[in-house]
Amino acid sequence: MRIDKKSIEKFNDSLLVSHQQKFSFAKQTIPNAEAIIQKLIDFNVAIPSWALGTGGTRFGRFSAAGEPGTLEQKMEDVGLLHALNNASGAISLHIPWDIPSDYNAIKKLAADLHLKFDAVNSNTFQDQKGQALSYKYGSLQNTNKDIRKQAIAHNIEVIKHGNALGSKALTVWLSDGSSFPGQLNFRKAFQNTLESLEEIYAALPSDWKVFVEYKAFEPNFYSMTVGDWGQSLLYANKLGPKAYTLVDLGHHLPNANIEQIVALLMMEEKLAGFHFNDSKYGDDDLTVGSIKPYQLFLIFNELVEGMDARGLHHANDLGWMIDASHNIKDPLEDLLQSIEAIMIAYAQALLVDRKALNEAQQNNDVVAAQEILQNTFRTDVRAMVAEARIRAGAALDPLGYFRTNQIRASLVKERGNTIATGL
Ligand code: PSV
Ligand code: MN
Repeated sequence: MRIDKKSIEKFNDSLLVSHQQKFSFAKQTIPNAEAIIQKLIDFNVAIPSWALGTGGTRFGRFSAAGEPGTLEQKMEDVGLLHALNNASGAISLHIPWDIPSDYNAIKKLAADLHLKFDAVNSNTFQDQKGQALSYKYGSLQNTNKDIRKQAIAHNIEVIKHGNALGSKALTVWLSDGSSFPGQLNFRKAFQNTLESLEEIYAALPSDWKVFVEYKAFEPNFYSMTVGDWGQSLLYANKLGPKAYTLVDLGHHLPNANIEQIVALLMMEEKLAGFHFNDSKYGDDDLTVGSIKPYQLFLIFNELVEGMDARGLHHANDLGWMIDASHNIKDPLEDLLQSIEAIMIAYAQALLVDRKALNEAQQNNDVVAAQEILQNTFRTDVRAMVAEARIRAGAALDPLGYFRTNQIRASLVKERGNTIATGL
C-alpha cells in the first residue's frame, strides 16, 4: 500500500488554520526558527525491520492482523511511515530474518519508497533451523573454536548482504555472557570475543563501520560479555578506527546517567549512534519518550552540544535508529509516536541557549543552568516539528492521518492475518 501525496495535502488542508496560529506564535518566540526547521526536515531515524510486527514477552505474543509477512512488505510499512512523517527514510535489516532473494529488486523498491539501508544486524543470539552448532553457551566468546568460527562466518555473511544493498555498517549485539558465578572465565571470554571481532573487523569494506552494542543483562543474568559502555569502548578502541560503541537506551542498569555516557563517547569520537526506546525497569522496549521524556531531551542536549563542538552533521554523522517492541499497540502507530518524541526532543535541544548555559556552568550558577534546560524542555515545539513535515510534503499530524484514513484496516484487507517474522 502506498500513500497518495494528494490525500496528505487534503488532510493537511483540514488542519491548516489551527496549525498556522500555533506556528506563527512559535516563530515569534523561538529565535532561529527557520534554521531549526531546516534541521528538522533533514533529520531521519531508521526503523528496524523487526519492529513492524507485534512483539511479545516470554509469556505470550498477541499478534495483530495485517502485519508485514515479507521483507518487501516491511519496506512498504517503513515507506508508509516515511511518507507520513518525512523522518523514517531508512530501514535496518536483521539477518537471517530479512535475507533478500533479489538484491536489485529490493534496491529498486527502496529507491521507489525513498528509503536507504541503515546498519545491518547479525543474529548469534538464536539457533537457526539446520544450524550445525549451538549458541547456547555463547557465540563469539564460546570456548569451542568451531562455534566461534561459525559465528564469525555468519557476521561476514551479514556484511555481504548489507554491502550488496548499500548499507555502511554492521551492528553486533551479543547475548554472550553467563548466568551463574563460575560459569565463565571473564578474561578468556573477553579475549575470545575480541579475537572473533577482529576477524569480523578485517572483513569490513573500507568505507564500513562496526557498531558494538552493549547490554547490562538479558538473556544472561550474571555477566554479559559486552555488558556496558566501558566494555564496548574497550573492544572499539582495541579494534580500531572503524569500530564504535552503540547506545541502546534500554540497555543500562536503572538510573544510569545516559547523557553523560553519550557526552564522553562523543568526546572520544567513539559514539556510533542510538537504538532509541524507553523503559521503566530494564530493556522494556517501550515507545520513545513515553516514560522519561526529560531524559530524552537531556540526551539530545548533550548530542547537539557534542556534535556542534566536533563539527558533525546532525543528520548524517551518527546512526539514529529506533529499537522497540510493541506488545499492545499497533506497531505503526507506536513508531509514529516514537519518531514524534525524537523530533520534539531534538527540536528542543536545538533551542537551548548554549551561550547562557556555558556562562552558568562557568560561574557555577546551578540555578540558572537548571532554569535554562527546564525552560527549554517546557517550550512547546510541536508546531515547529509539524511545519517541517508540511514543508517536506508529509502529514501535519501523521498519527491523525493514519487513524482518519484507517491505514491498518487497509493493510489487513490487503494482507490478511499475516504475522511478521522476527522476535
Ligand atoms: C537486544 O536486546 C537488541 O537491543 C539488539 O539490538 C538486537 O539486535 C535487537 O534488540 C533485536 O533483538
Ligand atoms: Mn538494540
